[in-house]
Amino acid sequence: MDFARKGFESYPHKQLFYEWYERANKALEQVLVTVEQKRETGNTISDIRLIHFADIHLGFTGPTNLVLGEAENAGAAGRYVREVDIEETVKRMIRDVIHAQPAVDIVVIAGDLFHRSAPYPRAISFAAKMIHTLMNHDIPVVIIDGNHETASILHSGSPTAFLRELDAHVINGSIYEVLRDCWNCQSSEKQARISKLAVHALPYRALRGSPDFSGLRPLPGYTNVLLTHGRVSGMGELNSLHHTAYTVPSDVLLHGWDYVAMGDWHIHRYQPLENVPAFYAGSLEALNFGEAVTYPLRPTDTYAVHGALDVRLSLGKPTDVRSLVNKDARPLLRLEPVDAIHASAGTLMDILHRRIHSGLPKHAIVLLEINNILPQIWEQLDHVSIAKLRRLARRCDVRWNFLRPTPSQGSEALSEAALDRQWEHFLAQREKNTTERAWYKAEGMMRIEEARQMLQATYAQEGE
Ligand SMILES: [Mn+2]
Repeated sequence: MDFARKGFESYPHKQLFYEWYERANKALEQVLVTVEQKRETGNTISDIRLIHFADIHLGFTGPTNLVLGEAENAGAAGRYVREVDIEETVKRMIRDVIHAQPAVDIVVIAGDLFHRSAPYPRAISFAAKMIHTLMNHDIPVVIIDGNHETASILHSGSPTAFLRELDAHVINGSIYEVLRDCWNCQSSEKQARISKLAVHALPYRALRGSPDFSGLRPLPGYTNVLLTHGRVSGMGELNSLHHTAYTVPSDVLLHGWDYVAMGDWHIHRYQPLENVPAFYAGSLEALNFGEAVTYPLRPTDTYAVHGALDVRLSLGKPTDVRSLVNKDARPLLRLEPVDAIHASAGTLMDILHRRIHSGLPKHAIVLLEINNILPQIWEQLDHVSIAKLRRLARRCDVRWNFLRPTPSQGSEALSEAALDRQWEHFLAQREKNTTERAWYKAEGMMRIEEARQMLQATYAQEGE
């Protein structure tokens, strides 16, 4: 409207009109924004919003000499830092889940809720509180057992079993089960949305041996979610916490599920098969340096993001998978390793100062590897300054990977080598029996090596 051009300037109430016009425009803009947001989120009333957690590892302690101080967290002083990190993360994320809009319809936990098959009381009571909170907010929960909950001994039972008493749907046996027509929501809207949801639960124990999965198929007329814990056959590497693992046959994932919620692999949003809506949610926190990010940070780092997955399922549309990011995960940083092979002690100190600096996040847990360092160079380093540097982060591990001198190098300056030789010399004089001598020599070398490692560990622990 161009009122000015139509002689509107002379209209006596034009000021009033302009005000009204501006207000109307603003209101209209608001409506447009809302419409746009709706279009962006693409949600219709019938969409199911499912939150997929996995590998929470309640009760994981991390290094047992990494303990909270009074000033750091008065309420949890004396407790293991990493165990409390996980609890705080779960608290924040559950708070987000219960207040999310559109409302969350269901939460699935794809195994390794607990770090141990026989968790300690704190982890048990924390899990109870977590499930209780979700139930109180009318959010049904499905839990399957992961490998960490699967004990090798049968008599102890599963740590997740008690959560059934809090009305969680717990699948922890050795067969797969289908959950459908079992949802019991107070909200009739929610009940209507998930009434045709089927969760096919395949716990870790059900993967043992060569199980028959021929009946494991999506049900017609339902939105079908497969929930499982394990590596997909063909995935090479071991998980950073694992030694052995049963595998999920990859063809099981190819049956046309609307979504496959996976646990075991700690990489957030890892998709084992292309073009199949199957995802690992990953752990909520980096649990060890195998799950750390390189520093300086790269956004493409495998472990750049930790969190859960926020899944929108709607009939006849491809599943929409988003990240529910743990924004406050504790940074676990791997600094660029140092090759010390040609470095003097002075140069090495300069490099250490460049790597470990005050720009590192104060609460970070940091690893710096120094490779190929000669013991005599290490002895010349300024260990007081190194201890000071290490205090710039919450914990900074400096891992010294020593260059082992071989006897042929014959360096008189090497104190360990000198000890080795002294021991050999002593034995040559005192023990004539060659078998006995060999045994004494091996035992002695072992103790010399142990002592050397203890000394190094003592240096590494300084500054805590
Ligand atoms: Mn795990």
